[in-house]
Amino acid sequence: MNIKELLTKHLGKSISQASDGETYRALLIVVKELSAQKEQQGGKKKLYYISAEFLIGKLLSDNLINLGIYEETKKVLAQEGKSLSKIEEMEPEPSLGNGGLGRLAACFLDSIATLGLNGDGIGLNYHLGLFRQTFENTLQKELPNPWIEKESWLHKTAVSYPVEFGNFTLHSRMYDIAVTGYENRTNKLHLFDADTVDETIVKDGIDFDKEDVERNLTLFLYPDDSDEKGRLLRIYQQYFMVSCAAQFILDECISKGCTLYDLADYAVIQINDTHPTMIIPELIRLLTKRGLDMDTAISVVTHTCAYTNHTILAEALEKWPLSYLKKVVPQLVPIIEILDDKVRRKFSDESVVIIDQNDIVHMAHIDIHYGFSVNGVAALHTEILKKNELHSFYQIYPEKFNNKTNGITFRRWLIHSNPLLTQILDRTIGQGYRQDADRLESLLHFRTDKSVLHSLLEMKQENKRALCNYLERTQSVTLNPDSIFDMQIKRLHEYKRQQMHALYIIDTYLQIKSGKKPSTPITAIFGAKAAPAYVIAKDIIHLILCLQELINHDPEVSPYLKVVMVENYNVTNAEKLIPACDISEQISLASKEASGTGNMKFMLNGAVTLGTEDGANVEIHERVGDDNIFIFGASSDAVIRHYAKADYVSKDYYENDKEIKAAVDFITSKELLSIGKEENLARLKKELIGKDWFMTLLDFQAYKAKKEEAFKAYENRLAWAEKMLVNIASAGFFSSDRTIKEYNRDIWKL
Ligand code: AZC
Repeated sequence: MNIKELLTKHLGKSISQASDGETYRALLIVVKELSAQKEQQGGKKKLYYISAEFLIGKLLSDNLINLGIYEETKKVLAQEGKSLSKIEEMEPEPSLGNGGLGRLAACFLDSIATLGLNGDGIGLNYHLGLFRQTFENTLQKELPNPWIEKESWLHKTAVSYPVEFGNFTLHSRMYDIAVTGYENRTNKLHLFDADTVDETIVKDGIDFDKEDVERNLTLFLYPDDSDEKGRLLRIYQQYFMVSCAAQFILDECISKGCTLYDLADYAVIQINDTHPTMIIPELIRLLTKRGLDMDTAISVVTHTCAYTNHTILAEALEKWPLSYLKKVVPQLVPIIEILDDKVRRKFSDESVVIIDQNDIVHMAHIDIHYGFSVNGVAALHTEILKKNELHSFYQIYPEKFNNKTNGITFRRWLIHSNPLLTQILDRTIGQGYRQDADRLESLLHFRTDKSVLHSLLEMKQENKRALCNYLERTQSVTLNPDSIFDMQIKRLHEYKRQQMHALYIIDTYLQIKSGKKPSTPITAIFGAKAAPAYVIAKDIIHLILCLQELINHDPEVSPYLKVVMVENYNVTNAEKLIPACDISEQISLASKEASGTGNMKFMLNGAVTLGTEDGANVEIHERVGDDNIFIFGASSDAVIRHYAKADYVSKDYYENDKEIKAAVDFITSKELLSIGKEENLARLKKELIGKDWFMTLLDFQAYKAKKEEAFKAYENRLAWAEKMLVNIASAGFFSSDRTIKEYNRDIWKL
């Protein structure tokens, strides 16, 4: 049966008579059936990619692309008077992730299936997601983000496991989402949940009783951990995830003939950051229960588990008080004590212990001692792990450390999100790049071809117009498509320095007010969610929203400068924003951004990076060369030295630089105070002057100078188009297919 027949069969009427919602649900069923046909049994060894987050985005179009029926479906729908893009809008975006870590996991699942590898994801099924962000009176407000509908991609399975906590037992339920590769096999994302979870306990925004674990366990991703109850809940969630995962993995392996002694021949477990770390003691516990002696169990698990580190920020490397673990998962405590004891017998270095003198358990240390591989996510990041953050471990286990520079799936971030660019590529270099991203390089042959350069500029202009329409429709903001679209879209965090971008906007505002106008108008576009308990991050959002209000309503300034903060930044709006971007802001304090993956999506879509020599920016720079990127700011070595010597004093920059002082002071100007809240604005200003832990003021002038250079360069349209072309042509390395091949070659060996 062809698509039309399949759809008509499921609809029970002709497509033209069905509503968009009905058509969406029929497509969902058809796609699920086609995906199921591509499931494969067997394959002795399997990868289990365990992660607290899977930021998968909407699935309909990507599944259609990967099944090879996107064009046909679009055509059939059009013939019946339906638009695929309108039908896509019927789909709620799954809310199972937060940032780069979760999106990386999603890109990886796509690439694993596309490369035909036997690998599944394992995570949790959060009913209400991270949260839905709204803006009210220039402040972020958090609301639940329900996304699970009666008909959804989730398939309820019969699989269930008991999970024992200190005070009660909970029974899990496994849901599956099919993950179909590009013209290849279907794997699974397994999401564990509990039938007892009850959405009605959520009151007043995202508040709920944190102690009612049976009913709250899988409501939210990253529930507020600013108090003890919240931190305990995170441990409940993590243990629930890994205990289900461990039981599931052992069951699957045993069913294939595994004796448990040879577990590493059947399973490799990739632990994503420290959220799933407890799978190590949990597996050891289960193996000893099934008859292995302790040392053997430890050895088997060590040969099965590998760890990826996604951050060097101390606050993100999880540490739990032993007392918390005693309360939630007492059965793991004796095992963790044995693991610690073995470390202490072997090494005298206090910095590598698992349970420190204050009875704090260092989760990453468990991964490093009792896993066989430790990887960072970009070359610079891995070097920093080896030389600084994890240096003592690197001295003990140099052979465990390896780098795997992140990547992105081109199916979603090019073919789906930027059809105009896809057409240009198909026309100029053929379709080979779809299977082998390195072939994008052949676009370099067209570097001086004016007609190709013009078509790139037209593509960008068209995408900018489409974005303007979208934002007009969804957020009632009017933008000028002839302005420079300068974007910073990512989690809100001080190390990413959205505040530096905001200071630049203030500086430009003041310049315009004093008569100095930018020769090309600028539109600064932000998208970011701040963690609900992260006070300064929310203050930064407040500042940006106040600037948006002030500037966009000022007739003297708004023809030259506009500010937009996109509400509820997520994968769906990223797919609309990125293809329309001219300048990609990647301005983290050098050494702090482990990799970044937005930077890769932007370059692939022909935006030029304005960034620090941080994370994967370094590798982008290497590939595009000095002329096709705008790099500024203190080097990571210099930053690390500043921290070591504690010699950075933001107040000195504030007091000695008139422009910096004027911009910082403006945060509490009468103009902004008439819009915003004194408490928030004054707190942010005080933070910048008195602490500025991520050295905003240190890099401000270098940022400003480089940004102005970029704006100037933008005016020479053909020269700019060549920069776009070089960026697109150099993006092949950043395909997650390449990353996954490396994981498989060096770590998984499937
Ligand atoms: C992110 C890192 O900040 C980013 O640099 C990296 O590219 C990405 O992981 C993938 O490796 N970390 C997170 O998103 N972390 C959390 C907890 O959200």
